[in-house]
Amino acid sequence: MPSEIRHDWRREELLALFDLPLPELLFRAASVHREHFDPAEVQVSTLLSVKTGGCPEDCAYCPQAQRYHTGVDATKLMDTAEVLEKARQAKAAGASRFCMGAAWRSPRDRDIPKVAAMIAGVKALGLETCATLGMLTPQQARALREAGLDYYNHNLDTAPEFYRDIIHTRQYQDRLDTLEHVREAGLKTCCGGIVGMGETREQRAGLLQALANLPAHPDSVPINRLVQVPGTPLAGTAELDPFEFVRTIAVARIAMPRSMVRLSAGREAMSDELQALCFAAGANSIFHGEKLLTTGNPDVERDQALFARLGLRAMPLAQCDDRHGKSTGAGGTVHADITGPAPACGCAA
Ligand code: SAM
Ligand code: DTB
Ligand code: SF4
Repeated sequence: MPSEIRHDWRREELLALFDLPLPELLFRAASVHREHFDPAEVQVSTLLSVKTGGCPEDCAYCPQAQRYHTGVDATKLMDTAEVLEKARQAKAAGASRFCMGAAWRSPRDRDIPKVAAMIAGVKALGLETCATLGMLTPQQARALREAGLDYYNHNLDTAPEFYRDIIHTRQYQDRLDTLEHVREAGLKTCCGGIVGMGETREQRAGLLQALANLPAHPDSVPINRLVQVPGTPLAGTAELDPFEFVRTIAVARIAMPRSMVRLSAGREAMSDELQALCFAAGANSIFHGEKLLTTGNPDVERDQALFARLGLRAMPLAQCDDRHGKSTGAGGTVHADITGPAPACGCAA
């Protein structure tokens, strides 16, 4: 029987999944994965910090919060031309989506036209666009959509009851409100969280419960494994058991069957074997490129070798099919493949 798309997950049900013997949990997650996706395909996004550091918020994990001494210097918003050059490079290296991040609590209205120009430019390169800029008003969300934004990333970060241990300058409800504005503007949502912050298994289940019980499952669910940055309050937190991370991926896949579950921050410190287990557990998206926002990510050669070893390939850029109003069949048009240079698209040129 096909898995249902549910928005009424109870904490105990998710905990019961976490408690399964690992082989059984992997089997269930892999079965759900195959109902909706080709398990050999992995969606590839590249991140760029278009405005780094100096953030007024107090997120205890974040190297970009001004109040912590992490050695991250604050910069101004990048020039559009520079952003577009990075986007071209990302596309050539095999990315199908380009995500622009800014260390803001929320953008000022006067920042929106500048970000809109970046979005329009990236879209014109034939890439999917994503932005993560902090809290948005309904008007800002609409303006970004009109500029050509496809996805907006805004994370719940953790379970509601653990949230107050991590962030004090913004409420959980503020995050839910921004997500509502994003959905109402017709944007796709990218929403996930961080594990390994000292939360309990019940709280990990609580994060997944909050995500799965949103009015619509996020299109993309980034699961970040805390990158411990010296100077942040969470530096020195006990490391999460790698198998617990795999379990979290598997439960996310089961609870949100049609979402892209993304292996996000923390991949640099993961072995190839751990990543392989995560893909087997239903992860089907990664950040590609040597840098996340301010911290490291596996280098391009390492990811190419990993994809080749595991027989994985970059997911086709479905967007081009949409634009041309035609379907290229199950395989789609492969515009990007991190095991080789991306063929020229030309679709949006
Ligand atoms: N300032 C905006 C905001 O907070 O919404 C956008 C950028 S913020 C850096 C995006 C996300 O990165 C955070 O919500 C968090 O989940 C993730 N993140 C930040 N620092 C991290 C770290 N050290 N380890 C893992 N994930 C991290
Ligand atoms: C997300 O959930 N993870 C990405 C993206 N969304 C913007 C960011 C990870 C940041 C890791 C720390 C850094 O590089 O500064
Ligand atoms: Fe600022 Fe975002 Fe970092 Fe929080 S996660 S301190 S809002 S950049």
